[in-house]
Amino acid sequence: MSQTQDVKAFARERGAHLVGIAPVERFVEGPVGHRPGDLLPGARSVVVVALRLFQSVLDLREICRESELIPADVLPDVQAHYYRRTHYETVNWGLQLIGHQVAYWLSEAGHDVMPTPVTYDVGDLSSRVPGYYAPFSHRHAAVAAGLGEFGRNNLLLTPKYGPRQRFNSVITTAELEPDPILDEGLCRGDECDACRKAWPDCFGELYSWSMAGTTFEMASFDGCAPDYPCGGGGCIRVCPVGAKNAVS
Ligand code: B12
Repeated sequence: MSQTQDVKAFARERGAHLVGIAPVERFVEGPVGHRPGDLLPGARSVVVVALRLFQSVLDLREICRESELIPADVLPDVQAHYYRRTHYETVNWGLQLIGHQVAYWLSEAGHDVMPTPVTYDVGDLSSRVPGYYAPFSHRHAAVAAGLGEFGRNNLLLTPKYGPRQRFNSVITTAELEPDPILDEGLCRGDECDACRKAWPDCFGELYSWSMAGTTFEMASFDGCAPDYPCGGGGCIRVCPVGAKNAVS
């Protein structure tokens, strides 16, 4: 097996549901200071891994409304905690660990590596960065690694799970075989518009932009409109792409 197949097999063994390889050339249009070579001199490839989400957790807000134990006014906070713990903290830490193990594997094979944070600092640090920019964008890396396409909901859709996954990326000097860019038109646009219809306060006007030769139509997005009206993951829940695979 080639080193590319070996590192992909290793990531899957460690639990990754999806893994793709992006060559650094696909990031040339990225913001200065945040392209792979800006973070790791001599970078040649980015390994992108994903863990999927469960539809059952995404649906919790809709179904768990008749508690005999938790007062109705407290229930939304309990549900938000449930989502945060299972589909934010746990999945993020899972991805952080898989990414780190992939980084050790590549390092032991003789390559330089740069692991990346799965998320950003939700405290004081993020409020000091205008626009919340993270040091490295996993959604763009996932496009470059052929894992998926941007949807109108600003999320990365994959053929298998739609928007129901989170990502992590490992930058490396290893020259790995790139995956082809996906161009399937996964987001159904006007035909669907489920994300904008469900959350009109979160998403606005449409605009299009291109990356790596593919054009995406997105809805303008100004953060999760006051206080996460969906309780977390609402724009993932309503997306029909990949929903048939989104079992619990
Ligand atoms: C900050 C952040 C947020 C912020 C802002 C989100 C936003 N869309 O900007 C808040 C807190 C609101 C948020 C909410 C959510 N988030 Co969030 N978030 C992030 C984080 C940490 C950074 C994203 C960022 O930098 N945003 C700032 C915006 C303005 O930048 P940008 O659009 O990414 O990039 C711009 C430029 O920087 C440039 N660019 C940047 N890099 C590159 C590279 C190339 C090659 C090019 C050409 C251009 C380019 O192009 C863009 C247009 O100008 C990422 C993790 C990560 N490190 O990638 C997760 C991430 C995007 N979030 C994620 C998720 C799941 C969510 C939520 C669903 C969580 C929830 N509430 O349940 C919501 C959904 C929001 C939505 N529909 O987009 C996932 C998305 C997974 C997926 N399937 O796509 C990510 C990737 C986390 C992860 N590790 O998986 N998030």
